[in-house]
Amino acid sequence: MADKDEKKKDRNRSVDPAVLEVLAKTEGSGLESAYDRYLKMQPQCNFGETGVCCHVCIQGPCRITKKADKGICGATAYTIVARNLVRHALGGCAAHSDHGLHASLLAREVSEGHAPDYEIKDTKKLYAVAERLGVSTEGKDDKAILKELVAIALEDFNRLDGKDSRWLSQVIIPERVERLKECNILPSSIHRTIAEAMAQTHMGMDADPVNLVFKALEVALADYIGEHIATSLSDILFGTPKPVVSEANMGVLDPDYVNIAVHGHNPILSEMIVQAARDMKGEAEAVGAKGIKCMGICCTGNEILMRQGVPILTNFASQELAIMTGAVDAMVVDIQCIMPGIQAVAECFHTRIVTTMPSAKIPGSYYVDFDDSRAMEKAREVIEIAIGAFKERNKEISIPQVKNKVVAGFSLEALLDIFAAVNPEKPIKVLTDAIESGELRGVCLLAGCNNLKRIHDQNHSVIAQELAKNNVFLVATGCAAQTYAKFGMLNSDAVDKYAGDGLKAFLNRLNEANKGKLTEKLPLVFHMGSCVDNSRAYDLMTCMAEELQMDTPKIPYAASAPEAMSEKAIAIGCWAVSLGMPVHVGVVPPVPGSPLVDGIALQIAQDVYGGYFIWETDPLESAKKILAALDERTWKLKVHKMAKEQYETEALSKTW
Ligand code: NFS
Ligand code: SF4
Repeated sequence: MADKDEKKKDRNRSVDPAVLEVLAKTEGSGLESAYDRYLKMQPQCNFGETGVCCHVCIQGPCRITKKADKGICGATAYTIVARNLVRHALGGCAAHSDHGLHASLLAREVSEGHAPDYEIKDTKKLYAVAERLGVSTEGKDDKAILKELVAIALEDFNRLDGKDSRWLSQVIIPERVERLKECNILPSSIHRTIAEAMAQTHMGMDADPVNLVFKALEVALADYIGEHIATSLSDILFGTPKPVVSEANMGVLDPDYVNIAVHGHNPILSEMIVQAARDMKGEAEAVGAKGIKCMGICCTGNEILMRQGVPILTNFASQELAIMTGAVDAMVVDIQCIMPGIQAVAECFHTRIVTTMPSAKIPGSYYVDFDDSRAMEKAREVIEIAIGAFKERNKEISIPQVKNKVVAGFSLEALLDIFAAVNPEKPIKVLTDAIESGELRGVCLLAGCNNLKRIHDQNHSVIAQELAKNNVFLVATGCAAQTYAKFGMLNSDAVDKYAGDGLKAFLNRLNEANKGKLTEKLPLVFHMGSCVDNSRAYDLMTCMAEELQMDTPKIPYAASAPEAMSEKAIAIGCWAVSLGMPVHVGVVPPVPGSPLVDGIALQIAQDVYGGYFIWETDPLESAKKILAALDERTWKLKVHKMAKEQYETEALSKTW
């Protein structure tokens, strides 16, 4: 019901003041964005929305109705819903893995002395990853070590011998590896899993919903491998993030500068653009600009915020609105989450859309064929296009004067470094002790997209505020983290405003211990990076499980995708469940059309994996359910600890 009411609402579907300002200014102007198209799209098809529409073969589309309880081939609702779920997860897995593969291929070039514009920036991370993967470093130079890591990564993409993924088996705890093996969902290799799952979901193949859901989880785990490889290799090549100060929201646009919005996901491109922009200040001054400003949208924005302190312009839902300010000279895009709609808006302004990847072209855009071996030359080409556009500005510029201070850059390494100021021996114990003492109620990862089905940024902000008030330690990634950046929730003022007493005390203790070491006080929400960096957030859970010597389903750590949208979010949600997390999703995915599959997601998954889904669209209710999930685990953790101490049993701690 709440959902239906929501659909009637007008186009001002955001709680971001900058977005509301642009929407108000453009009302009736003929400029169209996702906010308008969402309204035109109503009502959306209920069959599709609940997952019971099948077009796997062209006898379809078949949809399950009261009159027709099976597709033409006889597929029932549970087969159709489960099959669609596998295919959604597949899209996400392919996207993340493609990103991870690009990072691997670049790393191989670097290790062989090619790709002259890139280098190994973080040797410490190189050694840490080598150690985790069991690669000896003795007597080897950095490039040789990198080469070995890349070989392991590439084998995890291509292996055909059926052996277990080496990367995954090494980076999660052994108890989880065992569980995944018992359920036969530990992937062998990414590409093989993708191919098998496509075959398994072909017309007339698997009709068993449980078998299909398990395949979706295997696909999702392949996604996790791709993400973990992408994050690890990006850190080695571009540096592991450290705390950094910046700002966010449309107020970061400056009419006196050449403004370049970098949008998409791939740091291989954006790192070069940022560097080229710094080098080409002179060229910009020559056309009357004060210089060049880069700013990010979506996850590539997170990548360059985390490593370079580049400001955030906006997040997914409002990407077109940034152009409507008239102040964006070029929007450089690479892969994923790029709305084709940006081109039509750009054509009403002087803004150039520059596509750069063969797999993501937009008709009418400028195309610069980005090439890793000539990266800097290509990046300069992009900047020249932006400078050319600056000269052709022809419309009034109207920038919402909204921006907030951001403290970001919290890789797991950075977090542990901060904890180490309190406990140098066992940094993670600072966090687990605070949970065991009741000061904190647990950890929540706030992840994922925007979705026009919800009020833009409302679920993100309300849920985080509620959890903070209730003393949950918050980490964030993706477009969720960008909401917090835009809303001033990634700085210490937000701690005073929103944190409960326990969380305040915890953060103050860390601030005190890190005096002199950190230039900024700690924020309310800890920005861990892009969506592939959800692997960092899961590494944090692994680290807690190792410290507590318990399997992950007993760790008070939940995830939430308050405004999930993409197939990548579905893949992430599925691996998080199979790796032991309660996962809240604030937009109901197309699953309830089969009560059986819905039941597996919401309940049975817990019995098998310890993780499970929670669908809840209302933000306050969502926060309550996340808190309940955390409380259940904190309580169990205490019982298990007590039992372990009193009866010296190990068995209790191994299962959940
Ligand atoms: Ni994740 Fe990041 Fe944003 Fe969603 Fe898209 S940018 S990869 S998919 S919309 S969070
Ligand atoms: Fe219809 Fe079956 Fe074809 Fe799906 S696979 S479209 S249910 S006939």
